Amino acid sequence: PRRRAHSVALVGAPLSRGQKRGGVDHGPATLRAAGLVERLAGLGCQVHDFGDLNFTQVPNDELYNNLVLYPRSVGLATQMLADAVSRAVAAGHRCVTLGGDHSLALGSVSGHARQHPHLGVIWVDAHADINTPLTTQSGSLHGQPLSFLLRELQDKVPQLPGFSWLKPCLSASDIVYIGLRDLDPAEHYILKNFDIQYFSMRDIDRLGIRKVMERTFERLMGRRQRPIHLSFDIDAFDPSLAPATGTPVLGGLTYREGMYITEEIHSTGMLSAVDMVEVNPLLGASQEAVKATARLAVDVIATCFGQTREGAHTTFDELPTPS
Ligand code: 5AB
Ligand code: MN
Ligand code: MN
Ligand code: MN
Repeated sequence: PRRRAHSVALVGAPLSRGQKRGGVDHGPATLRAAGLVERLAGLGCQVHDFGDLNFTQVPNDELYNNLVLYPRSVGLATQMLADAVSRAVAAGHRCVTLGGDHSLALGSVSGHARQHPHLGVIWVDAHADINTPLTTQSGSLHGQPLSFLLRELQDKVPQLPGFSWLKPCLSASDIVYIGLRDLDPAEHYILKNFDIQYFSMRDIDRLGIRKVMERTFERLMGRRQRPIHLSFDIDAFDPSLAPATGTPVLGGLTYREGMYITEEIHSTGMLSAVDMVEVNPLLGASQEAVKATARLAVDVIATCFGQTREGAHTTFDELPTPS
């Protein structure tokens, strides 16, 4: 039986104000240059490339609380992204957001949830990105998006300038993390106190990636099927595989673990939106390092939409017969 081709929307989100290092705004261009569109088309996907959103820097975007960087710029950009993702999903596409730094998930998850309020999130990352503006030590919003999205944390999160559009759309039981290995103390407190499911690199070592994925789907879909939002931070991979990123941490996912995660997610048939974030082409030690990181990110996305390690996704119907 022929599989129905996926209709995939690409939305470029060249957001960099959620962190301090230059270059991550070139992520969307880097992923496209690595052949993303051609790879998805080759899998039989109908690709609708909506180009890059045009984010403007808000003038006089002063620190919030003497610490949090560019709240108005990040707030406005993620508001635009939420509208774009919501529209793409409403039009029937699976939506891939090309980052950009991880603060963009404020927009992509919000926009996705507007169409699918019961979505579940799989957050693949070395980091938990759940600091509040009052616990962050870096001041960077890419380390905080989940605190704004979680209902249970709302009495702990102050109103930031630029964020009035944002409403929390997730519960603690709607999230599963995979790949964690660098948490701040307050983040660990939040994960434990709100009973958020996570599989650290240590858990992957103990259980193996197969059990981790089984338990992930059990948690998110044990009761009923629901749309999945995959938020994939490239720094989940080991820095030897993904060097061109802003906050690398030793001891990350292998290539095989990464592909297994996305193969299993594709197999559920419920994947509805993907973020690919934190690819920074200015941070590789060489052009080769940047290209390897971008190729890896494209492999992740292609696997989400049907690329497998056991042959082509498209069906092969008949062997040629010699005449
Ligand atoms: B990323 C840190 N927890 O809050 C912080 O790359 C790191 O999107 C955040 O996962 C890393 O700044 C953000 C120390
Ligand atoms: Mn992240
Ligand atoms: Mn990270
Ligand atoms: Mn498929």
